Amino acid sequence: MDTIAAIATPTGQGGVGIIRVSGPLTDAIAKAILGRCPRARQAEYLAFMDAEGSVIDKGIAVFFAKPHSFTGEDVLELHGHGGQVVLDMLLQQVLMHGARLARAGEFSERAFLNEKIDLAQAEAIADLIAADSEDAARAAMRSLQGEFSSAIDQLVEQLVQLRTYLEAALDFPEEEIDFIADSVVAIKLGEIQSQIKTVLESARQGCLLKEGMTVVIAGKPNAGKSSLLNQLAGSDTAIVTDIPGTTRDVLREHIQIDGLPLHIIDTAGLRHSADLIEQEGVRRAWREIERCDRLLYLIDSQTKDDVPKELIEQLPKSTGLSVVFNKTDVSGERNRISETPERTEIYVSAKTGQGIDLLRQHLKTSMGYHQRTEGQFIARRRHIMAINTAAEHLNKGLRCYEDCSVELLAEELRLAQQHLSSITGEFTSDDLLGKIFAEFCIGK
Ligand SMILES: Nc1nc2c(ncn2[C@@H]2O[C@H](COP(=O)(O)OP(=O)(O)O)[C@@H](O)[C@H]2O)c(=O)[nH]1
Ligand SMILES: [Mg+2]
Repeated sequence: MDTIAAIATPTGQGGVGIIRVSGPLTDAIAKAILGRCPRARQAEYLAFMDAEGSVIDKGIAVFFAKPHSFTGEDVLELHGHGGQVVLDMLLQQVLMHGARLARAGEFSERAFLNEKIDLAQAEAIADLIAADSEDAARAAMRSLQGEFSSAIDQLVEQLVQLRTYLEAALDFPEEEIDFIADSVVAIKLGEIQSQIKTVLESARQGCLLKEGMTVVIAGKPNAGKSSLLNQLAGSDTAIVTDIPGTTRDVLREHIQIDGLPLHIIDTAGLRHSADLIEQEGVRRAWREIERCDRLLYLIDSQTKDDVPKELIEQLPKSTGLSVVFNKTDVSGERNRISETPERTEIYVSAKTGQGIDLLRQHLKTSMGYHQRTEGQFIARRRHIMAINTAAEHLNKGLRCYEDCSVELLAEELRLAQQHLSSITGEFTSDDLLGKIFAEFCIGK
């Protein structure tokens, strides 16, 4: 293992800037720069010196002896003044004494490889740093503390127990356990399935907190789409005029509803146009419609318009549709929300803001988000996919069991276990690991 180093604080000027060093040369680097290695886990105020012995900066040095450190290796932190030049000079010294620059996420990667944290916890560090709401930060902290991992570990543990039971029986056919008459297997399978459901639901909520939902506003020109974007965002992002075809490009706003992230996209009005730029805008609008989580189709409530059939036909099944009737301030319609079996209709005025609260509330509930402050952990799409796949293997396993093929059941259980374990990093390819850690910031 080589020794890595990086500036751990963000670039720019600040009161304090921190350089982090990890690896076998840490001790030697400390001696070279500080004159001696500080006592482990004790903050010491020391001069940081260059090779000629002149002082670059003075600050706090903390040494963590392996394995009692974040990475599990010897770690040194130099807390100096937060100036770019002074930190660069100090980093140069560290590199000169044999360390190399750390890649993004390399400290966390080492912590993972040395089993200080599992993969879900490592991801939670990145998610905590990137959290853009208090709820997301708290959920990331819970994952970092291992709540998500332990829920997964419990599931894995139960699968292991069931597999052991099955395999023992398979190895000793002379004992002739009648699996079907033996209800232990069926009961256990049922238990695991219901626990997977619970974990999946929590993970979905956590994923919403992290990644949010993408909502596209579409409709005819002049329906008030850009006005609605501005109203939801509380700013004048989009140009609003009474000239049809004003919006030609795709506009994006990132907003939060009670801490829940929402990506709102305003598009060009859907119509046939001779204008080349507008044609391209309409093409882009379609592209956004095809990949969003929810479509808000906006209709001027003074007209008798409705959602075009071709739109409903082209909408992917997983995409939710809400119909928003706008301009109630002139049409005189009451601001309200009404649910029909096919769709939700909301009456608002994008200009005056009336009814917008109903729309916000609707967006929140349509995300399937329950405000629960306790017990939520941050999760990623990767985790949800793994849990889903594990659940599918369990379902398949149950069918094999009903067909009396215990060998196939055992195999499905093995696969389910493998997918769950990929969440905490037990069975995870190097490619994926590389990708996950590359998204981290330098010095973490
Ligand atoms: N009275 C009224 N006018 C609106 C409302 N929403 C938008 N408008 C007007 O309708 C015109 C088109 O609005 P705009 O947001 O640019 O529509 P877009 O083409 O769908 O993006 C502008 O003159 C807006 O001021 C509303 O709720 N009430
Ligand atoms: Mg517009």
